[in-house]
Amino acid sequence: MSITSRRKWLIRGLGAAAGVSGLGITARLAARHGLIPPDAATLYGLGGTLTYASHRLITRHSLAREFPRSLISPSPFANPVEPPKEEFRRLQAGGFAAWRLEVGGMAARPASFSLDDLRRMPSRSQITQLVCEEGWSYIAEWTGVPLAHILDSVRTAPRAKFVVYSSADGIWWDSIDMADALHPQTLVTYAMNGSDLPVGFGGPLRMRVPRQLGYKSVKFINRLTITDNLSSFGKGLGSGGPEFGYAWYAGI
Ligand SMILES: Nc1nc2c(c(=O)[nH]1)N[C@H]1C(S)=C(S)[C@@H](COP(=O)(O)O)O[C@H]1N2
Ligand SMILES: [Mo]
Repeated sequence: MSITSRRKWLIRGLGAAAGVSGLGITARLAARHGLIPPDAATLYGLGGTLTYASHRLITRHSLAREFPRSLISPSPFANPVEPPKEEFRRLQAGGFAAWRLEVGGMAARPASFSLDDLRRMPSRSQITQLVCEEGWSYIAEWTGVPLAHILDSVRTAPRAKFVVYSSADGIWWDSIDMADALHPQTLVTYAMNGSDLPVGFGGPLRMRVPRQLGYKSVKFINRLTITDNLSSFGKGLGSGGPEFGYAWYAGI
């Protein structure tokens, strides 16, 4: 089935699935407000769409749980990553002084920020849990700039719908909708537990999206692209994940 016909099938199927699950109103509102995730046409699309739509309709502004300092994990677990590229090692040798975060797409004032530029912006620190889909988790304090502030400073177009973020590893990229992008807990982080963010944990710069599973918190970010349409990014599924069975929307 083509993506378009799967999408039509999905929207029809939503009604049926919703009927049995008692989510009839959610399904109708999902269709009416376009709350259809970009990977809706994949295998898990039906359940994923109902989850995404009901989260957006009911808990759009809810906060991820924040923890007391006493619960910070004494030995947080860093998931292994791809070996860094030559370019990354060169930047690391220079203390990341030349690291840039390029911000473009649907913005009136596209910009390129150094780590110092980001450190001078308003910051937020929060103690949240990182939860991996493989079943482990840890709690840490992350400090960074609310993504909402960066979006505001580049004058994001009002009709923008998503923020795409990519990693200096050249492999990982992902995207979130504006509800998460403008959410106060979504941080472009440069520090963890009071020190510079270690490379193992995604330093020098990592997206932290505490309302979603760990895989949305992409390490080594160097580019943000603001868009109203994800079809030209990768295979048009909103991230690389859905190609490997990881849903684009991973709300927790
Ligand atoms: N660039 C990059 N970002 C990444 C990953 C990765 O391999 N490369 N792994 C993801 C996954 S699956 C998880 S669960 C978390 C792990 O975060 P941690 O190393 O802080 O535990 O990072 C996410 N971000
Ligand atoms: Mo993960």
